[in-house]
Amino acid sequence: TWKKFAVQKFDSKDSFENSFVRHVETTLARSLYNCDELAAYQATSETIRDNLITDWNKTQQKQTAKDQKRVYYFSLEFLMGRALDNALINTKTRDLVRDSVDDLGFNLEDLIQKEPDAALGNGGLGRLAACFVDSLSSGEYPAWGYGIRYQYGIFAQKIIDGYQVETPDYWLKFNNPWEIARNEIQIPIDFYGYVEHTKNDNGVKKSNWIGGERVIATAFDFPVPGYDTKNVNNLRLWSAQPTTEFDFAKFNSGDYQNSVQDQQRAETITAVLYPNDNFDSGKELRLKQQYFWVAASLHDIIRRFKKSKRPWSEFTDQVAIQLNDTHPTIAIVELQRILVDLEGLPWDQAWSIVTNTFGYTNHTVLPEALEKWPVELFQRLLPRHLEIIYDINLFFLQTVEKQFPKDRELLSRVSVIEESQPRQIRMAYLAIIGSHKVNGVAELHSELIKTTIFKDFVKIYGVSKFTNVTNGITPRRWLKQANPELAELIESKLGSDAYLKDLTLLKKLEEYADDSDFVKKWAQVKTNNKARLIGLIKRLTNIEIPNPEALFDIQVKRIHEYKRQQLNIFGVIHRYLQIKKASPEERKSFAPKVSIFGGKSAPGYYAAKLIIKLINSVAETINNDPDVGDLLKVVFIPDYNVSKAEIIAPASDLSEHISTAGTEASGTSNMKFVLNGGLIIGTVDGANVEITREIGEENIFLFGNLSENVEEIRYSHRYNGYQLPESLEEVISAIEANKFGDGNEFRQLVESIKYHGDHYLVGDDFESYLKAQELVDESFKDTKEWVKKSILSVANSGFFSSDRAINEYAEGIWNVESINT
Ligand code: 26Q
Repeated sequence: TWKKFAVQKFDSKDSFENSFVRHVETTLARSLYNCDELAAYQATSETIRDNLITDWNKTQQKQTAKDQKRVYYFSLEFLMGRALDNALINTKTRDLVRDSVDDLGFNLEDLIQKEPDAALGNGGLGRLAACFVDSLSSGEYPAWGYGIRYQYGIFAQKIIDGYQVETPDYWLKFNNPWEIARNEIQIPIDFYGYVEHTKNDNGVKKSNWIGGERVIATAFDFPVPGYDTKNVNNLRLWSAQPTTEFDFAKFNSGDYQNSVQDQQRAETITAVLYPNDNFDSGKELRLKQQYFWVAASLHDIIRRFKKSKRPWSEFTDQVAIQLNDTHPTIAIVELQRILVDLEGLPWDQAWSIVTNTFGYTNHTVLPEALEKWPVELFQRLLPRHLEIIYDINLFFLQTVEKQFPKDRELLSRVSVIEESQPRQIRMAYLAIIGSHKVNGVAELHSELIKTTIFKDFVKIYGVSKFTNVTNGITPRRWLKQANPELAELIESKLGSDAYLKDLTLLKKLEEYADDSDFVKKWAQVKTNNKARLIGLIKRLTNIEIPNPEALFDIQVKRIHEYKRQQLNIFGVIHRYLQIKKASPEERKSFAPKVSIFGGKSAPGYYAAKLIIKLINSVAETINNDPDVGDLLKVVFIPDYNVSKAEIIAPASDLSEHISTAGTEASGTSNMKFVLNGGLIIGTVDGANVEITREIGEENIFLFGNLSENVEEIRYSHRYNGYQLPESLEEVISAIEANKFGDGNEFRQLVESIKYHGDHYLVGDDFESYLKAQELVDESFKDTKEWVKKSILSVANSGFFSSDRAINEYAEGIWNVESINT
């Protein structure tokens, strides 16, 4: 009888419109006569959601029935962006829905714009997690993402007087059609308290943690549809609630008033995303977020495992957990605690399960980004976990001692406990010790971690524990969705959309690199995308870009000294000074250019905020200088986010990925720009190296010192001093001469380069950067050659699909198979 009532998915205009109207009138309790665009967006989304949930249910049933090993991707950030357009594309219902809403008097593009971005991440790491869940679903892997449902995502950036101002991102203002509240799932999570040490009848020591404060984790599920498959995986995000029931016997922290207040403030745990990118803040609430999310997720996974009535020895046949950076490292300790304290397994057996369960992905070598927590904080917040960390460290150091007797230096270097003032727990070391594989995110980066920050661990564990999985991006969002015209042109030549699931098929485009009709169409798509960006820039900044034929040179990413937006803006100033010096006649030889910046600075990062201000001051001067005219425009796009990236990436002629060599682990926006037919100016850093290998060095503009020389150069700065090149001195003089507002304001920025060691080698790379930019100008003048480079780049960017990355994780780290193999 159930079958008879099975929910029907919409599959025609009629059934879509039927469902749309029903959602307007019942779900939204509106009438069709007062259905505005927001309501129409919501009704459309509810209708899509119905389809997704139907398939989501089937997927979960199928995966449960098959009962194979599942992957759990633990990430504190999922930078998903908008869901509607992506769902339409992945379920291949976009055309049908466009026509249907058109019938109903709406424009689909407009409805799509109504959705707020799900901006639950900072940048690269969070967006990587979003691309990975898309690829896991598309590849039909049994996989769940686990994260936090922040009430406030990354702040919205306003630019006021050229300065960044942060405003809260309350993205859940309206009902969110893309989440399913699982109010029946309520997992208690404890903090603080004390540890009781007892012995059982056989004299075996037992430890029991009595928590002092309890909050409830409740689940929100976000269906993740795969492309061209009915597979819909789950992204489960946790939200914190206060408990209602209360055990006074356990309430032993001695500070009643404060504890009650803390308990009432349970929601603060999941209130806001920490807005630091590549920087360790060390705040207690951050550690609470980490434990809250990890404990809830493990509880969920273990509950699922226990339903299968398998012995613990089979846990690792059923479960693989990937740690997205060190943020979830406490999971290693929590699983060991559950197995030993609660399930009664012997330490060694438990530890073998733990290490075989986890894999750890490192995303940085920057020392200021490596997570450390004061021992004292752990002692208070998670007292039993601290004991377990001490034991893990003790057993680890004992084996090291056996392997390398009497090497005290080595022991202190690799100890999980840093003997500093105050003593700190090194989370990356704990993550390495507790995982069976450690991977970097691009080849160069994976080599660097083996030879620098983790080199002692290579000595101890051997090199096979360390591996590389080069990042990737999903071609569904970053080609088909962001650049529908290019996707259509590609499809017309490849004969199908199969390349969206096997991106290496793009290779066939090489055949058309000299086909004049194709070249013309290719260039036209770029021009159209640039026009689209010109519209966005006008709306957001009121700046007019008069010349759509100008070279669009774009750098959008988090603002960070190591990413060197300062190098870019100094280059812009240099160009400006050249134009000013030139005679009207000479000026005609300059290729017109638009320099576009975008990105958020961490709110407390003073130097990054100064860079934003400098960019805006330079823009103000240049854009209003009649000597310059159309030759140069400078734009700072405010509030860079995923939905803006979808408009920006397809519109670049050139994009900048110019980090100091050895500092950018991978970068992924480089991949987005290449896949959209933009060329790259970049350093020999992160994934730029592999991009060069794939597309050919004649199709990329590389410059700058190599990573193997960076340490030496820094050392030389320190002990031998250094001289900035004339060209850069001239730029700095112009800033100091108040050509871009009050030069004094940028003193710190200038001094860090001139007098404080120039840690990021701006001076050392400046001339080489200018030369590369000259080559760019030269090359851009030959349109045919330029477009050919663009086509060849796209044809050879198939490697950078996140599908390839996920397949490598599945085979090399998780030992998990797709559901249909
Ligand atoms: C740590 C402690 C406390 C608060 C915040 C943090 C924190 C938050 C976010 C530390 C780091 C991040 C994000 C790092 C990140 O995005 N890294 C980037 O990851 C990309 C995906 O692998 C790479 O492509 C980039 O190179 C890397 O910078």
